[in-house]
Amino acid sequence: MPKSTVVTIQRHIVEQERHFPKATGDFTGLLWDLTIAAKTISREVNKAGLADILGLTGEQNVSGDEVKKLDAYANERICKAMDHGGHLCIMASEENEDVIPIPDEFPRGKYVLLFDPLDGSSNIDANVSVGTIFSIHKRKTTGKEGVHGFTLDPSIGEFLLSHENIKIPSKGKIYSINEGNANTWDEGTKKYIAYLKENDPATGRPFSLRYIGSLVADFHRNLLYGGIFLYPADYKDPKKPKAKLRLLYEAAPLAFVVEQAGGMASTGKERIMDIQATELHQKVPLIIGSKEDVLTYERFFIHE
Ligand code: FDP
Repeated sequence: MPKSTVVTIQRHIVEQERHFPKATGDFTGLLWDLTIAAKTISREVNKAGLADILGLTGEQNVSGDEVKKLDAYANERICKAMDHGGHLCIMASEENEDVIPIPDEFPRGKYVLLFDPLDGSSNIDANVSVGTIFSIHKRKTTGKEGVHGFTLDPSIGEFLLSHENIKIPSKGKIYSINEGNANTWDEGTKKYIAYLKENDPATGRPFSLRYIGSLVADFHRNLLYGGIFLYPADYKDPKKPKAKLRLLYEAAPLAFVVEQAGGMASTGKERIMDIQATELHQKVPLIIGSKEDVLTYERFFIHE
């Protein structure tokens, strides 16, 4: 692609569709509906800091509409954008206890959409990056096509191709973990983090700590620069380790992305993408990022 060419997300999707001669346009339609939802959510999130000034706090906004928490708003936008297109047979969201059926009046399709409508939402008031994580499933998944980054250009309201064919560096210099939880980590994680802090320039140590506390933001930075994000299980009760992040709409979608970019995602013991979900809101430890760094972590963890 010549450097000067502007590639909107619509153009990119249509061009990708041409690689699949049997494509019906169904998947393309689904992605288009999702981009509309993403733009609407982006508009609302970007107004968040102005809430007090514009009188948008409280139960009602200036137009008398009910003001919703942004994660509930994002959830509703995605449901409404996706329920009628005829592409989906069911949805599930972090915000809903049960699966979300397609209303009877709308046609059903062959895809399943799983999403976390606004990950990192506890950071919104501090203007930290937040984002929607989603995955689309079909009974049989076929070809894989790499990772392409699009950035919303607010002046024209379009997502433009900004990062073509992203490859995560095979080894990073950054680690991202909530160190406040150090006392709850398993011994392997404790030793691994201590190892990263040792001074050994030959192996690129010490690493630098960068932890925003918003998975999408930490993941995005590490994807571009290389590094490792860790949310290990809490071992306060060693017989019942407790994970925090959700498999279906946090860990697995990002695991798919990182693998497509040449990285790895693991619980420490197994590949995230190999886990068969047994519950809708199942939680898993997530160690994700540059391949060599995740492999090193696994060696520490498995030696437990
Ligand atoms: P949040 O609760 O703000 O939605 O998935 C939840 C999440 O944020 C991730 O985005 C983030 O990486 C993690 O939790 C932060 O958790 P800690 O505050 O426990 O570090």
